[in-house]
Amino acid sequence: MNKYFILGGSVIIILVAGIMYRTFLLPEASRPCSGGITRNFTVTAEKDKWNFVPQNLEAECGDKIVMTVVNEDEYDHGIAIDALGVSQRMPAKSTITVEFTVTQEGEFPYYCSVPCGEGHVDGKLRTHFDMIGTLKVKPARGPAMMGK
Ligand SMILES: [Cu+2]
Repeated sequence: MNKYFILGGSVIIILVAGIMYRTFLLPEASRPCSGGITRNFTVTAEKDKWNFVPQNLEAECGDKIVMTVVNEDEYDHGIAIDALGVSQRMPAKSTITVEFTVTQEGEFPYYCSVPCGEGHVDGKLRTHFDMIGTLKVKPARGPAMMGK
C-alpha cells in the first residue's frame, strides 16, 4: 500500500478522534463556555486594612466581568487573577477597571500583586498576603434560559 495513503489516513483518523473527544467525551466542566451576561463588580482595598471587599464574587460561565477596583490607600496595590490572565497595578488613591470573560467553571483567587507591607487593624496583624478573595464561576445557564 502507498505509504502516503497510510500517512494521510492516520492523520484523518487522529483529527476525527480529536473532534469526537471534544464533542462527546470532554467533561462538561472543562468545555469553554460563552454567551453569558455582563457583570459589574466593585472591589475595594480599604484604607489601611489590607483587605479586598467583598471577598467573594460569583459569576456564571461565559459571563463578561467588568471589575472596578478601588485603592483607598496612599500606597500602591495590585490586582491579579492568575488563571484569567489578569494582573494590573493600582497606584495610590486610584480606581482601575479590568475586563475579562470567564470561560471555565471553578474558583479563581484574586489577590494583591504588589507587596504592600503590613499593619495592625483592630489589634490584629494584617499583611499583604491577607489581600485575597475568590471569584466563583458556576456552570452556565442552560440554553433554555438564554436570553432571559
Ligand atoms: Cu496590597
